[in-house]
Amino acid sequence: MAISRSVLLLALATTAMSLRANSPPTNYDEARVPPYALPEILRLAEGSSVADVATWRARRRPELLALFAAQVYGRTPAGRPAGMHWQVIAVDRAALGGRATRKEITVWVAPGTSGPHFSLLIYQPNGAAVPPAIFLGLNFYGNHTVHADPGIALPDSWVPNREKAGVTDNRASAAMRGVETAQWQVETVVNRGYATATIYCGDLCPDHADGLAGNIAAGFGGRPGTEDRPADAWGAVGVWAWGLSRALDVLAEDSSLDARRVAVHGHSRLGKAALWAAAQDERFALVISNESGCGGAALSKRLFGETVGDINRQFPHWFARNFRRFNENEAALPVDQHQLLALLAPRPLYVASAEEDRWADPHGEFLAAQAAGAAYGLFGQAGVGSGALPAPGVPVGDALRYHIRPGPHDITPYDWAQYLGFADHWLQSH
Ligand code: GTR
Repeated sequence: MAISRSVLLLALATTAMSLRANSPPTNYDEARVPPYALPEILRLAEGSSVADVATWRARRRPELLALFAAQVYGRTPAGRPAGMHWQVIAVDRAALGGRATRKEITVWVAPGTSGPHFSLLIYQPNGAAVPPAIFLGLNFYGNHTVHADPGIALPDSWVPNREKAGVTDNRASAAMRGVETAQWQVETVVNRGYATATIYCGDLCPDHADGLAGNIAAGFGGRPGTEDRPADAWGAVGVWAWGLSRALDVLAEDSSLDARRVAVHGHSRLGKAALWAAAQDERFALVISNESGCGGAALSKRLFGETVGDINRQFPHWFARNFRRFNENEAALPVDQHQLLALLAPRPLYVASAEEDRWADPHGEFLAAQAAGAAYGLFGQAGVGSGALPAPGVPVGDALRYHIRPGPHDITPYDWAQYLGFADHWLQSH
């Protein structure tokens, strides 16, 4: 029997809710958000203000990156590891009814073919006049879940425990083929002239409390254990972000694709990874955060929905151990997430929320995007403006764009329609 995505999500949510029991009650009342102060984007730690792009690039950007690495996500090993290599293991030039070519590439991050590796799945339109721009993102449950195409290989890594959904082990199952079709819109994206590329996040770091011990870069990323790692060692979000950059290394050497026009995107926890990847790696040309919430686009100091304490208790492996110092102590955080968004300037950035997704704090995501406009302004780019949270279904902004849509936490055809229009504007005509 095929496992429905909703059953799987319910199982994950039930686990999260029982773990949330130790946290203070969640605030969902706008009137009860305590006052908070956001650290400035355009002010150096030593106090002087940043008034030009040169100072931003040379001084403020590195300063903010270092703070996010030390206090939030943990440090990332520099660049591409020596010995990383890859091989195209499968090609189908008649995929999606002949409209696309499907490629699967195995990427080993160390010499040899017996060590850690991930699988990069790519669909690209056939007969494109020029190498296409690319949507690149991580998926939650395996590459075989993004489309029902039976040719997609099943992952050989750990996949989420689905006991509650009737599957009793952590091996990938063909019953999951295509369960994320609606979330990925592979055919729509290809029909619009883009390639779409994805990695299963668990190939990089399994998404469970002990997952760091099995992370793909454990050999050169430092001591990996969730509890015994150095306080500023990376967590799963950092490893996932690193994997996106390694995928970009591979795409950049494929002359049939245009790696100078990559839109990195992610939903929820994988949106956090997309933002952190693009903050560190300026090769990503465009960034999409779909409901990335706490530790993503939402402000941490604004106490609404999920808090720093909630996220660190439920997911001890996602962030640096240092981030736990700010559990119920957000005022002491030297950075906030509007500054993460600012690190993406002047590249086009789309931040999206959903009205019923109060756990992710849609208003906090909007306010972070609004504040990040300060950095975009330095480059002469427009932000989301000075208005209040827009009405559902009414996107605002320009190079820095935002929407909130009706409905729950998910990535929907409406969201994709906005992202494709945004990419058409910024990647196809500039
Ligand atoms: C939740 C978590 C959120 C968000 C979400 C998801 O349980 O609290 O921060 O990342 O999972 O990834 O779907």
